Amino acid sequence: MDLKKVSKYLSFILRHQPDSIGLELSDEGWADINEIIGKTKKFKLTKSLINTVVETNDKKRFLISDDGSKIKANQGHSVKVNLELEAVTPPNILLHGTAERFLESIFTQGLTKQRRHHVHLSKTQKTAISVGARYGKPVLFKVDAKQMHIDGYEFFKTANNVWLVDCVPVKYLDKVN
Ligand code: HQG
Repeated sequence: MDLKKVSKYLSFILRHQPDSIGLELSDEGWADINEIIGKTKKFKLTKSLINTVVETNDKKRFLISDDGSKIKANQGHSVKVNLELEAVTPPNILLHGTAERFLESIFTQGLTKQRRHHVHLSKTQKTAISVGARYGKPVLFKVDAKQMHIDGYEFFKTANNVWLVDCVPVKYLDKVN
């Protein structure tokens, strides 16, 4: 079984469309693992396959509960969940990778969260560029997180080291390449 395919499937049902298999997420985004297995019809999902995907996942996208019975996505949701993240002080600079074709709109509106809960930012250039490259020719922005923080914007850090903020107005953006 292709682990990437399972990871994409879990992202889809845990972040975007639990309804598609009749799954219900808790307010915090948890789903019962046995329920997922029972409701997955298009391929044979097992607990050990899920555990392998969670353990080997390049971005640590998922978390299994301490008792091993539940799973959630660490971030990236479009369905409403409360990830119970606490606002923390961000590094002075954070990065956002996007695609060239979005530039005009970004220079008008700033970074907006689109269909997710937050704008996603990263600490490393490598990550930001690969995120941007998913949509076309990658472009890198530096975000003046220090000034945003001083100005009262709240930043959150997920369990897998993604930085989240509600929006990034144009004045805090600096295009790098
Ligand atoms: C762009 C993946 C037009 C934004 C990644 C991005 C990340 C605008 C796209 C995570 C805009 C939204 C999130 C504006 C922002 N006008 N376009 N005003 N403001 N955009 O996928 O940050 O692999 O929702 O630049 O690694 O690309 O799924 O956000 O290009 O961590 O775990 O609109 O998804 O993680 O795209 O990626 P997305 P993202 P996973």
